[in-house]
Amino acid sequence: MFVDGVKIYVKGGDGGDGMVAFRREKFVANGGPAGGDGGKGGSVVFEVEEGLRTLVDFRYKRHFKGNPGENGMSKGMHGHGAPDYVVPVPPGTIVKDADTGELLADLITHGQRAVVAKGGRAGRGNRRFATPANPAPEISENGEPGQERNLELELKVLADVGLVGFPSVGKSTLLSVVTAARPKIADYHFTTLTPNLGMVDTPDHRSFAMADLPGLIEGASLGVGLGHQFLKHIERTRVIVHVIDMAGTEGRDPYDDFLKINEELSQYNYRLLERPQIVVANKMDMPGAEENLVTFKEQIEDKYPVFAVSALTKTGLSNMLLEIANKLETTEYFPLNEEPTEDQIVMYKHEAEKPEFEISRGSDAVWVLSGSEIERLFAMTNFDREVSVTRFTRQLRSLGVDQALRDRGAKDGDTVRIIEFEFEFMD
Ligand SMILES: Nc1nc2c(ncn2[C@@H]2O[C@H](COP(=O)(O)OP(=O)(O)OP(=O)(O)O)[C@@H](O)[C@H]2O)c(=O)[nH]1
Ligand SMILES: [Mg+2]
Repeated sequence: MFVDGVKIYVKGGDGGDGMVAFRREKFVANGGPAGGDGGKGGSVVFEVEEGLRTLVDFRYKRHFKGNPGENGMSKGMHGHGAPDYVVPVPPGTIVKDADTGELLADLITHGQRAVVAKGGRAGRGNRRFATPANPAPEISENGEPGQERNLELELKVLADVGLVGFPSVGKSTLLSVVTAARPKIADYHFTTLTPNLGMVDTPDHRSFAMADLPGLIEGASLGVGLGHQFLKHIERTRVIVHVIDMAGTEGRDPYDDFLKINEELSQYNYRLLERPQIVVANKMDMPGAEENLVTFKEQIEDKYPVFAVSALTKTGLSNMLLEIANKLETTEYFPLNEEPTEDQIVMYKHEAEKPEFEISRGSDAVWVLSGSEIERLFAMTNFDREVSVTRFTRQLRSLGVDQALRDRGAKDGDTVRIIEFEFEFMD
């Protein structure tokens, strides 16, 4: 299958800082706290845009950063939150964390969204820290930094149409005459081992993606032949084109073929039969095909549209393509297994639990604290104000940092470092 891949960097916008401010009123010596909260940072969000077909845009732009939230202001005014940064992606985009390889999202239908880098929370202003015991706090929080990560995007183009049928009925030949794809064609079974994809341009200039699929045989749904692994590709198509060797070149009965393939499709997932199916009677240039077609049409009884073609001599193809294009226009993709989610937001990963902090020893024998939670608290602390620093050390204690340092052998007066901030350990 046509796969395109890129690596990019995304970062959510930082939350805006909260502010420390006090009301100034005539004749009032010290008004109450009036520092507003910051605004939240904008997230980076992917959204499926039906019209897109490639990831080529990502080759030119590889960094996507959400805007920061505005800082809080005096007079209790909050900073504005930044809107999300919405990046359009083509249907079939698979998003992975480039560093861990974890699958984050598999974006398929138009409008589907995934938040790939969360914007930071807003920092709170001093108004929010007022308590009866401390009605005029000089404390505020900085905004939370936005989430950042490296992503790997992969495009598995979803074919609009999948060609199914027994081996050697001419699926690849058909693909090769209606698209620019050049799949391998041969008169032995299972010539096609992985799906090939091509773009069709109809005579009236509509276009869609078509894939030939490896041949199916009886028992495919149970893993016979190339089996199961290829039936999954059919899952992702909207319209099924069922190719039949109407000349019965290998001695099988065309209608029997038709029933057997449909049986395999329904065994794999009965909902596959809900997909529109167009029957293509191929090899009409061969002796016996005309007679077989007459019988076949009686047996199938108008249940499916049947198009008589010859991929070899390229006859009957235009009408077939027009009908496929018509069907596509009236058919939405629906996933077979799960109902589409209401809000259409996909996100597979629930952040792996990371330890809140880690302790190591720097080369200068200083105790070094690191870890996402501790670094987040650090970033949200305004170190210009003594009260904020005190609050930060209290937060460390409640995370269990003091105890952990003691357990590791830290002594009174040892130096402890978090990013560039150093303080003295006091037991
Ligand atoms: N006479 C005739 N032969 C055809 C026609 N279409 C395909 N063939 C021949 O049938 C044989 C099989 O064709 P493929 O296109 O490889 O068949 P396939 O369905 O892709 O087969 P697998 O990939 O093995 O499943 C080749 O020798 C083709 O030349 C046709 O319309 N008429
Ligand atoms: Mg083939």
